[in-house]
Amino acid sequence: MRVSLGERDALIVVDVQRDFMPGGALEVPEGDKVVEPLNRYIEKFSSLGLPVFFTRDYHPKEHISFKGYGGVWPPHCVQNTEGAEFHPDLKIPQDNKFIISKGTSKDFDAYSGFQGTNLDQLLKERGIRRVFVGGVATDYCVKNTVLGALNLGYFAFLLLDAIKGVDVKEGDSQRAIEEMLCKGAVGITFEDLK
Ligand code: VGL
Ligand code: ZN
Repeated sequence: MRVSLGERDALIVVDVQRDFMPGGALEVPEGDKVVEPLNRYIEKFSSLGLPVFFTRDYHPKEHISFKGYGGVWPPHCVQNTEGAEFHPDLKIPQDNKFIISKGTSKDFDAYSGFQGTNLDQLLKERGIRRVFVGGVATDYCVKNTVLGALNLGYFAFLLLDAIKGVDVKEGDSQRAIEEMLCKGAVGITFEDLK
């Protein structure tokens, strides 16, 4: 497939944070493998003057998604801690980039970058119609961000070479990919861009 990028396109990089990397509090196996491919996408979008959105999980320290506070996850991506920082090798552009924090209030969780954020508004203000989504975790925040985009009427590309999942249950990531594709997302790899 050949996909030509244009002014209505944006890149969304989902949750490439230390706590989701190997050794982190909620590690995604091989989560760090998304950094290099994502840097290529970031460079491409940036060099074309297209906006790049970085979502981050950004929880208060007694968050509802944490074990002991009603949730299932170990504490992760706590505001103002190292674990919440982006991977140090992630190439965050100087210009035309946006950081979207989610899950920031104690009593709400958000797997989608659109939930409780101004992401939709920022995209609409810029006339964006197509989003290209990669990052972690395939079976949680990538999935819900892609489905959120589709529900809001965006065309969504799933960056198959720049996603990794948690797989709490074996096959979760594969099932998540199938669900995204069934619901209208189109899977591409970097070579498809021109
Ligand atoms: C995520 C589990 C809990 C994710 C966030 O970014 O996919 N997963 N919080
Ligand atoms: Zn979280």
